[in-house]
Amino acid sequence: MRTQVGIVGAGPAGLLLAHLLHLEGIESVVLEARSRDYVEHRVRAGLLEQGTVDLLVETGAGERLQREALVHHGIYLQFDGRREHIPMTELTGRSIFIYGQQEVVKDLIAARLAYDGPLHFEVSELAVHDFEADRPRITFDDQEIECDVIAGCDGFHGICRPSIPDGVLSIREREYPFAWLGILAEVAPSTDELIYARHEHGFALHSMRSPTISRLYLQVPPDEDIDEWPDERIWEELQVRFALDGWTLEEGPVFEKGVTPMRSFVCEPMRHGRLFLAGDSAHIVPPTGAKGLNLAAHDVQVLAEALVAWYRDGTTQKLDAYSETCLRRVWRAQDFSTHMTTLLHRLSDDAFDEGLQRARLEYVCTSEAAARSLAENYVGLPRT
Ligand code: FAS
Ligand code: PHB
Repeated sequence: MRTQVGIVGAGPAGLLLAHLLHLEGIESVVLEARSRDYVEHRVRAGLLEQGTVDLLVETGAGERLQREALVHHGIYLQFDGRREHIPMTELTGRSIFIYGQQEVVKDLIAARLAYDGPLHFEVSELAVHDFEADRPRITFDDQEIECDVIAGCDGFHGICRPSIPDGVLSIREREYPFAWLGILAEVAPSTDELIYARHEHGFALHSMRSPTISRLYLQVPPDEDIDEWPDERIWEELQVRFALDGWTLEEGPVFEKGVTPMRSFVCEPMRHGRLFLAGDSAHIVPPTGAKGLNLAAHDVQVLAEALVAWYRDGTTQKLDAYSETCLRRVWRAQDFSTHMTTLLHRLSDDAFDEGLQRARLEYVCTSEAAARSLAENYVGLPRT
C-alpha cells in the first residue's frame, strides 16, 4: 500500500491529525493496535482548553461537543477548610470545557468512517522503517505501507519513539512519589465547577463528565493496589478531603476505577528524519494541569499546518520548526503542571513544604496577578 502520511495510533493525536489532513486533501492511513470498542471506552482526560474546542468545532468534528460539553468559567481551590473560586473567564476571556476524551475519540472515528478514511484497528507486529530516508515504511500483519512521512501518535508506551536510534533523543523526566486513584460514579456532581483540594491526607479533585456522572481523584502512594480500595473506603476518604461546613459530597455507584502514575517526561527533538512524534509519544505531563490531551491536539495542529505547506509549495520551513514550535508549548505546560502538582499534593512530611504551599495558595487567592497567571495557563495560552 502507499499513502502520503502513515499514522501510528488512533488516540486523540492520531485521529485528529488524520482529520486535519483529510480536510486539506492529504491522504493518510491510521493504524491502531487495540479494538475500536477499547479505544472508544478508554477513560482518560476530560478537560478541553478553549483552543482545542475551537479547533474541533472549526474543522467540523465538534457538533456533539457543542451540544453535550459542560462549559466552565472557573475552578475552586480548597485548603484549610476554605474553598476559593478562581474566575478563569473573567480573568482571561476564555473558558474550559468538560467533555470526556473517549467522546472526542468517538467523534473523530465517526468523522473518519463517514468518508471511509483508512482506519485499521487491532493491527499487530507494527514496526516503522527507513524514516531516515525519504520513503519510510510501516509494516504490520504481513502488510506494508510506503509513505512520505510517519506520524508517531502511539502514546507513551508505543513503538515509534523507541524506534529512533540511540543517541538521537534527549530525555528529561521526573517521577512523582504518588499516583492518582480515579473513579467514575453514577451520581450528579456535588459542585458546579471543578474543586482542587489540598489536604493533609493528600490531594483530591472533584471533576465530572455530565450532569449525572461524577469523576473524582485521590492522591495515593505510587504503586497502590486498587484492590486495597473498596468503594466505601474511596468515598470515606473523599468525604474527609472535601469536608466543608454546609456542603455535602453526594455518593453513588462507582462504575470505573483505576490508578494512574504521575510523571513528567519530554523527549527532544520530536522529529527524526521523516518520523514525527506527537502527543504522549513525545511528552507526558502530570494530569493536575489537565494538559495532556490539549498538548496532543496542539502538536498535530502544528504538524498538519507544516505538512500542508510542504505538500502545497514544497517549503520545509514549518516542518523543520515543528519540534521547536511544539516544545515551546510543551515546556510551558510542564512548568504549569509541575506548579499545580507541587502546589496541591502532599509532597512530604516536611513542615516547611506545607508552609510554602499555604503561602502560595493564599497568594493565588488574594492576588489578581497571581490568579490571572494561573488562569491563563489553565485555560490554555493562545496558539501562536
Ligand atoms: P494515546 O495514548 O491516547 O493514544 C495512543 C494510541 O496508540 C492508543 O490508542 C494505543 O493503543 C495506540 N498504540 C500504541 N502502541 C501501538 C502500536 N505499536 N501500534 C499501533 N497502535 C499503537 N490527561 C488529562 O488532561 N486529564 C486526565 O485525567 C488524564 N488522565 C489520564 C489517565 C491515563 C491512564 C493516561 C495514560 C493518560 C491520562 N491523561 C490525562 C493524559 C491523556 O489524556 C493523554 O495526554 C492523551 O491520551 C494523549 O493522546 P495521544 O498522544 O493520542 O496518546
Ligand atoms: C478530568 O476530568 O478527568 C480531569 C480534570 C482536570 C484535571 C485532571 C483530570 O486536572
